Amino acid sequence: MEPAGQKQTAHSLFISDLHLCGSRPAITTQFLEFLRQQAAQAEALYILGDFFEYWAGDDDLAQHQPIIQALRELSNQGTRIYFMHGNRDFLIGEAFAQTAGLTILPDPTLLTLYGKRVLLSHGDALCTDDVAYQDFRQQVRSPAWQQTFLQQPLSVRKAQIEALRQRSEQEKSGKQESIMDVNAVAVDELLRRYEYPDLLIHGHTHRPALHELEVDGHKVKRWVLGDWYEQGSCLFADEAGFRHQPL
Ligand code: LP5
Ligand code: MN
Repeated sequence: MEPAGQKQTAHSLFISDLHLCGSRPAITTQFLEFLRQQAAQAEALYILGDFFEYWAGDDDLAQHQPIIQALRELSNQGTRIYFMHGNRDFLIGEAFAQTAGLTILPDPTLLTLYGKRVLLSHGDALCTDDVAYQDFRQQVRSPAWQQTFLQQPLSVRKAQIEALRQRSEQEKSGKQESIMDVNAVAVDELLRRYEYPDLLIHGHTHRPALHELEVDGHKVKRWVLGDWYEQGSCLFADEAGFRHQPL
């Protein structure tokens, strides 16, 4: 292991769906270790949503201090950190970003990385067969709804989110698995809109895989990131290509 600050060849890491929370402390420990070991060697770390089990607002920073502090240290050491909202933590705002030393990316974001055009997304917007979820998503992603929600005391917001989590689990148990995966037409439309990137990287479905697609005669790879419930999951990218990195 090289000392912090001395990088291997330029590479970036992609993770999502860690669902960090106090009731799964082992995952937080593993993530803090990942920051000190793998992420410290990377030029950039992309966190593609559902980083936290849920986020009730940036006035709850204190509860997540060790994680925020570790991100800040990584950023100070020279690894650029990017974060994209997931359906659990879309209320993460600029106060969090500045304290943690990261940049929030809109969903989706198109980048050029190591000579490839790469489209990043959390993935929930692609699950268009889940109509109940998409209706809910449209409501809670509106700035007006968020402003009203955030005006309530933190304890009230947390209680509402806990109640919603229960309802979400209940509703999920009645949904077919296929409804909770991405819709192939929605994926094609997104890829068409972004003029056929070489890769689409997303999480959310917790179904890690590489799908080789052909859209209007263009080859596109769709990488799906895995969650961190049992163990970490990470995609590694450099000039040689993109591949899963065992943790
Ligand atoms: O999260 P996951 O993967 O288990 O399930 C998602 C969808 N569920 C959600 C809800 C989140 O789990 C909980 C919210 C996190 C914090 C958000 C902060 C602020 C919101 C506070 C609101 C009071 O995203 C689940 C999908 C699944 O992914 C697969 O894609 O199926 O969707 C649902 O289960 C949603 C239900 O189908 C519809 C719920 C309607 C509830 C309406 C209550 C009214 C709330 C007020 C809204 C204006
Ligand atoms: Mn998600």
